[in-house]
Amino acid sequence: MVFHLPKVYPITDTNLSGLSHAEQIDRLIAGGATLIQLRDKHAASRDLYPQAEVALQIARKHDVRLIINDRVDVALALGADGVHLGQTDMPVEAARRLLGERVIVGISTHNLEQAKLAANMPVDYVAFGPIFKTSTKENPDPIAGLEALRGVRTIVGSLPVVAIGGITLANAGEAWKAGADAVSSIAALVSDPSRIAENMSQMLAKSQAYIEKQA
Ligand code: TZP
Ligand code: MG
Repeated sequence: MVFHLPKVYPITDTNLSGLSHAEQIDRLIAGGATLIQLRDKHAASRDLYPQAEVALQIARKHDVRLIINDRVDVALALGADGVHLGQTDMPVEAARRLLGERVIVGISTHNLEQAKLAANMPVDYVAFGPIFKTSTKENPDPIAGLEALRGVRTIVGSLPVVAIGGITLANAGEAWKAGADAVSSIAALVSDPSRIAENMSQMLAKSQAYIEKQA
């Protein structure tokens, strides 16, 4: 089960962008996104399900993978590409049992201890953060920073690492350099609805420049 993460992993937010998940996904795909997370902390299941259904149809049309935040039930019912779990969500093992081996399961971690535990779970990637200050997450954990990210890179071995929290065009390079395979971003990509595609393509260009510099 080898899973290759793109260097940029955008997340939708209807409050910040003022757009539906589907509209954000359209624009992120226009900007080059190939893996997107649909995150909605407040929508009732009855509202979220049809929104996620349309979002998944758009993603599928473009061969883009869609990961659902928190909601194993919605991911399972839709046949989404994956689910992203937090520390208070359903245990990874249970989600894996429900979703099967082929579905992507990611987990959020916020300190080295959690990352160490995550490394022994049946996950496809480990997200770690917040790396920088974030205003998007309600009640965020303390800023973990780049040094801890380097520690996580070592602890989790070959599992892909996603850096999250306060990632912008200006600091994404520091996260890749510290060992993140991908950066995940909300505000920097979607808070200005008129710039979503442009922000996405700029961050991808930045990642391409980083890759070429490493080569
Ligand atoms: N987990 C840790 S920080 C965060 C999540 C979901 C929010 C990231 O949002 P932003 O706007 O990129 O700081
Ligand atoms: Mg969660």
